[in-house]
Amino acid sequence: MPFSFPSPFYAVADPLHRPDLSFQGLTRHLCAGGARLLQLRVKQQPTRDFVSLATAVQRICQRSQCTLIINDRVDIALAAPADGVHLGQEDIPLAAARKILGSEKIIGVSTHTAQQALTAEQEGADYIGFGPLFGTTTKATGYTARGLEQLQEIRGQVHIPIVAIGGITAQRAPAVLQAGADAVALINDIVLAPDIQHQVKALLQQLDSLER
Ligand code: 3NM
Repeated sequence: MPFSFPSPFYAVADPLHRPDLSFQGLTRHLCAGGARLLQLRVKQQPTRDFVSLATAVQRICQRSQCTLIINDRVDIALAAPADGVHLGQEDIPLAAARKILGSEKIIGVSTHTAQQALTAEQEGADYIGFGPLFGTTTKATGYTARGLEQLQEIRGQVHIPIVAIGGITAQRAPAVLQAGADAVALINDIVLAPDIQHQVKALLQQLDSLER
């Protein structure tokens, strides 16, 4: 069965700009708001801590029937166990990840150009990330804002689901879905909200009512 996103909101659990929040706390808020798929984005943890964190987050996600994707690390995705992994262009190659994870796990790939998107699809990615769609301070991607037009072009070329990322806000999200993304990933606009749960609920309500 080809993969499809369970919801147009792709949650990213990265409390980078919220030192008051733990990964687990953030995951609880996101799940309570109704997130159905969540990427655990850990960048600076010793592997040992990443494994125990991923295991704890997996339990929270399982209780909420939320699909869990681990950023970058195939070994952690297996250990947690998570539903899949999200790979950047510099991470383990897709073919190698597939060999390790098998056909059942979800593999997503970050892409920033049409060529990268086509390659990811040809190599068997289940979905692609595409960004940075707009300017973002959350990640130094090395790419300028891609914009809605490029998203539309890529939508015309790849058949697998696309999650758009980078500088997306609740306000901009409808236009991003209308330009052809299947889901939107928002970090700052969700994580910096005073009430994350409410912010997710409101976003989901808004996106679910869109005609696409
Ligand atoms: N990946 P915010 S942009 C994690 O272009 C990430 O691949 C990107 O955060 C890419 O919603 C990005 O706060 C940061 O802009 C997204």
